[in-house]
Amino acid sequence: MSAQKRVAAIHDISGFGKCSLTVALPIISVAGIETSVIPTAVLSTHTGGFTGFTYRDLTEDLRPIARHWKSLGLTFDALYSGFLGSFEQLEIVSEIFDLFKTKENLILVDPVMADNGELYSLFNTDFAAGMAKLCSKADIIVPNLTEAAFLLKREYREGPYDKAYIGELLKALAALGPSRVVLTGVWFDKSELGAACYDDSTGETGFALSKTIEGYYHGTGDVFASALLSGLLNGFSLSDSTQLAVDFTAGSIRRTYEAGTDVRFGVNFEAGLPELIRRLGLDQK
Ligand code: PXL
Repeated sequence: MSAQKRVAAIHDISGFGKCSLTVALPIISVAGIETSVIPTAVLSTHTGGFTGFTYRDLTEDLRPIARHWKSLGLTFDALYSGFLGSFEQLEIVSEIFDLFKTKENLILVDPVMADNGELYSLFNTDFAAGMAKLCSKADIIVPNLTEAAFLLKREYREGPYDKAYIGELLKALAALGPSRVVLTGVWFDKSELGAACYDDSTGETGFALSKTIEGYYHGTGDVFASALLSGLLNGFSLSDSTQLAVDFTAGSIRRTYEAGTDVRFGVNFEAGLPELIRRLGLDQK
């Protein structure tokens, strides 16, 4: 068996509500990849739709954790950041990238900060500018359409979209620095929803769509980005990894819709893990 890949996942841990580390850990682990974590904060729930949640900030721990890892000589095949709670955390994560970046490894930034045309309550436009700076250090970014607008300081546009608009947006996002961009929440007509991907080194754009399911489901961005990274680290192309992540996320949403679960509670991605293992070809190994 070849050497196991290792990821450093830098997100908060929301105890309830299936997002960030409680999603990244199981998905990346099931993909056969060792998942080390740097928790940025501990919350009782995520911030989307719950009130009264607890929030323990771990900003002071981030540098010491990274320095300890460095002193141990640890290396990572990917550094994967998601929800970061403050401007200061953006700076520190940028330093952590510098500490562990190599020629071969991959930095994936999911610029978690907004959806449905609005910034999440904890963030402002300064934070969005800081996130754009962090994205400039990434090899790959995974914004939704709202985050894309804030990263580019543009007006958010409601769908339906067209291929020319999405293509231009992907190129503008790549011009921030990352050579690959995967944009989520893309749709051309109401029946299908998914993602678009762009590789600046080849100029190739791809689209991966799935049947639309009504409703706004929490944590799907984290499910998507974790599945995407799992595909990439298992040697799948950008477009195949994007399709894999769309199918995995859409399946998770469909099961949750059919069960009638409170949309704040996150999606049932767990039941899709055996299929993810099969799609990655890991059941043959
Ligand atoms: O799913 C993104 C996310 C992660 N972590 C926390 C959040 C959110 C989105 O609202 O609140 C704490």
